[in-house]
Amino acid sequence: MKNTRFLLSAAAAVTAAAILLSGCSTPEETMSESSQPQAPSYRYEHELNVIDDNYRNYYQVFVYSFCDSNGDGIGDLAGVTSGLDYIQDMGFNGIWLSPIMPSDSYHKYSVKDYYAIDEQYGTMEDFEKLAAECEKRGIKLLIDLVMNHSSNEHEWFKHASKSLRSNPCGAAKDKPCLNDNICPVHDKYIDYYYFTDEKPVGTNSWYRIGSNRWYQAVFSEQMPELNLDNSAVRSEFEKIADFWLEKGAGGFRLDAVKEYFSGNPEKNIEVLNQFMKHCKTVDPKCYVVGEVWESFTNYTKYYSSGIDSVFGFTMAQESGKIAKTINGKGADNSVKSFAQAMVTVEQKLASYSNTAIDAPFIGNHDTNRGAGILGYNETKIKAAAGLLLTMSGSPFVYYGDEIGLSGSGRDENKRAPMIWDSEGTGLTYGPPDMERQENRFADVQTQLADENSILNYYKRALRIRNENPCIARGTTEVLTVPGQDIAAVRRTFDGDSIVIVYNYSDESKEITELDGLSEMQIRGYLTVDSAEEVLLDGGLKMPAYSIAFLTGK
Ligand SMILES: [Ca+2]
Ligand SMILES: [Ca+2]
Ligand SMILES: [Zn+2]
Repeated sequence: MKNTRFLLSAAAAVTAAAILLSGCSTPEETMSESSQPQAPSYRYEHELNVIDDNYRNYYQVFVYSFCDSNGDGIGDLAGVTSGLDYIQDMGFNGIWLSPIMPSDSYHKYSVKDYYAIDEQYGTMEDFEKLAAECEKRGIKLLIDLVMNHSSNEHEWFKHASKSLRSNPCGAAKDKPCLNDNICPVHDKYIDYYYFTDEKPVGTNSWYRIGSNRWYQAVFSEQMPELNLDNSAVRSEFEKIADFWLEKGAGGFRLDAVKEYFSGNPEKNIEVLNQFMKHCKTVDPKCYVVGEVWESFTNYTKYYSSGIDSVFGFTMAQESGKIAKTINGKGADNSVKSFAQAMVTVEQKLASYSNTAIDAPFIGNHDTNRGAGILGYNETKIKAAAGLLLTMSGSPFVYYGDEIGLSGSGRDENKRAPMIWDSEGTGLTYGPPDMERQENRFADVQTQLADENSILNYYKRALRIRNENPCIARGTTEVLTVPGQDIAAVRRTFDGDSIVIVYNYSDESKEITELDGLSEMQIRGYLTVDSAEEVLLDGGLKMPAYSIAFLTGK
């Protein structure tokens, strides 16, 4: 590895950052003295080496609950902008913004207008400012694009509904409409959705409109399914993509891809393929990540569409590989098994596409929060973050997971307010119908100042990714090392490589039997207790649940 120049100690950097950054809205200057035990100074901070490509560290922002800039209790775009210093300082260089277009729902996945900003979130000017501030900081801004359905309040749907209630104008179908296209024969918007005269049997995803028509809506009555077989609908979304790329979005997170044509992955892949070709023609640097909430075997197939990323559900949630490695027992849940899984994932993706970028995550707005999945155990929460943030690809971190925010049960609970400080700066009310969330860990301000916090574990892990481009971009090879709770991998990219060693047992270990160890030096490390350090002195001395990063001398 190159650029080995030592900078400030981590402790000094943390303190400086905490004074400069409040995270959200009005800056706070007050700092309490840390009462933590004296931590060893971290001697392995190197120059940043961030490459401007599509391998990034993403932060998922649920706008409604993130940061309120105007005191109405609802998060907004200006709030996100005020949080950018924090997001950047944490080491994220990508943001996935939950839907921001006008909608009657708080989550805004029912879009009424694809070319505007929801009033609760601000104005188009606010978006342009956010995009410009992201650009300035080298942060790629993804917006959530919902192509599977619109709101039933969208003009397309309202137009079609009105036509279906009207009488035919009398002109033949291939002749111009005599009633300004408010007409069941000529209105093109009727074919934007799925309308039928009779309710299909054996399915409950159809809703009545008028006296004798039905429309399909898989998610809810308010979200009619769009007909993506219709080339006009696809063209609409190409125009919409152009609009947002022009406004400063760097790409898209595509919602509910597997429901484009439910049960028909081949057609879904075909839709993606066309959309990707379009986006890459307009902006070759744009990045698109799709939500295909399916098994590993099924979601990886979608890489054949040419999409940059598909979310790595195999790693996520209680049942995912990350949580099972931390919570589970036995060889199948060992860190050795996790190391092998990283290779399996990489090979599977590569079998479908040579531009595939994995997008692993622990949780998102639809899943239980990481903190609860990991039993609100600080060591486990950090250890899980260590696994996520040493994977190749573009990891996604859900806002608040870096402070161990709580959230489980109903969806609203999973989208609870970010806690910035003890003063309530930027605090939102959270979604209507959210149950009170009891947070077990401190706010952002407090955790910034605590070197041993969950937040500072995330921050160092992200820093190490940003110092070592081959962690995200490299190919993994499992190295031989004794013990189930110990694993070692080599990640190689562009002639560079880094060895990552995991001691995920609950006791400290000294590792001596690792090929080439005598030729290596410590590049960095992650420990769950900041008072402990990894040492290389003959053997590699690793505290419980620590990760060492090694490079050639
Ligand atoms: Ca607000
Ligand atoms: Ca659909
Ligand atoms: Zn007509």
